[in-house]
Amino acid sequence: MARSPFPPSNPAFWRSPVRGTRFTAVLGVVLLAGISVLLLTGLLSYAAYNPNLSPVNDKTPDKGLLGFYLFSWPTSPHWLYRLNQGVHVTLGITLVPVLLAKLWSVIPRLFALPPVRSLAHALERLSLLLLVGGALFEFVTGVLNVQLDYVFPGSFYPLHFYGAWVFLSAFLAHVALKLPLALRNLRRMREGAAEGEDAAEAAEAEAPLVAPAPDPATVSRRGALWFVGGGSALLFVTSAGRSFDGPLRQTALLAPHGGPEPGGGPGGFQINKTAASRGVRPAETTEDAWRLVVTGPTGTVRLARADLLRLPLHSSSLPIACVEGWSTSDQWWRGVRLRDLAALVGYDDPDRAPDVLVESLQRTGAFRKAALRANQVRDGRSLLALDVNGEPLTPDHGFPARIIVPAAPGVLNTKWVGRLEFGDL
Ligand SMILES: Nc1nc2c(c(=O)[nH]1)N[C@H]1C(S)=C(S)[C@@H](COP(=O)(O)O)O[C@H]1N2
Ligand SMILES: [Mo]
Repeated sequence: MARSPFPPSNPAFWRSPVRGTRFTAVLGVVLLAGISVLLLTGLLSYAAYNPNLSPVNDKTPDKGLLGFYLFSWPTSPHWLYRLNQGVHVTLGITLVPVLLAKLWSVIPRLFALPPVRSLAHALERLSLLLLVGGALFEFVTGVLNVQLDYVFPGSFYPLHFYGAWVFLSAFLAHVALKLPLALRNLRRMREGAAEGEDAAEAAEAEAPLVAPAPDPATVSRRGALWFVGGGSALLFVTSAGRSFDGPLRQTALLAPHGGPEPGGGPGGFQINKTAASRGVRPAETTEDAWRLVVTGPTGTVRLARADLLRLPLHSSSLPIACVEGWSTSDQWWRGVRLRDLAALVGYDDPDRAPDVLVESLQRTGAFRKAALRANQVRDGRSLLALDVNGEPLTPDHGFPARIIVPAAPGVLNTKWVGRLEFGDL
């Protein structure tokens, strides 16, 4: 092959004896399976936000057709979002070493000459650019978000959402372009190992992965795969604990700690955002100062906390499960059912209660408002909680009142509630 003036374009520039078709293929199969799960749990997580109740929950512009699959997220089983998001975030973090190793293994192809051999080859390279770029973008935005590093221009949701669709399109194009070759290779492999090797060699000749002039090996290919797997295992055991509380949570060395350490007692579970950090002052939440405002077709009702405590009170055991992947185990909440509050303002039949727009006392910042869908309002486990684990809510857990809904993402569990507007959204 002619020597290029740009060293990385010479196959001899790449000297690691670890690179090779099979090494890349093993990592590729793991990524294929893992990223499929990430796509599925990611799209489900998006659906769980009630994004169609725009523009409150989701401000993604022009989602249009890309929202085609959205449905009313169910309220059962009550741990559904906790599981979905725990898998999404922990698996995503665990796959980081695999993604990096896979990209490292194919780097010589990035610089291979000639850059474009045919129209088909040009399309394939374009799809690869979107595939690799999309995957990197999704991993980087995801990891930054779960580490509470909100450094992006604008909001995380539209970026991660559109990034996923770019990636998915490139992925489908990539499969369509590569499927004939993959099937041919599979058929040859089934006909005999020797011919299978021919196929691998043919792919090699087009754009080599195996170094033509390798340095002496310091690790075998198998050893390198164990190294990648070990990295993933390490990330897994230091991340998975974020989906639990108690001693298991102590193992989540990589999980962020938004609020103070929860400590023990009835309020001893994760606090992401404290009252002080959201500008909610104790003076606004006293018995004299605070009134819950409930509106609906028959008008407006104002209730003090003491008034709420005189209504029929119900209990639900439910977790808080954040989009960032951390969650608590079930906590014992007690308060007034949302369907009973809807009945106070004109929805006499609780099975026909509508959507509700929830507003917090908090005046600035994200998540001041959230919209709940009718199926969530109608579920008898959905509460305006006043107590948790047998004690009044603590200020940081949302005193005087907080929303809690089964199977919903944490972002819909508004704290320091000030206003409920019942009506179809
Ligand atoms: N008023 C208000 N409610 C809120 C939020 C907020 O920022 N403000 N954050 C939400 C998010 S994103 C989550 S995950 C949960 C977290 O509850 P915690 O802060 O009690 O841990 O509260 C939700 N309720
Ligand atoms: Mo959250």
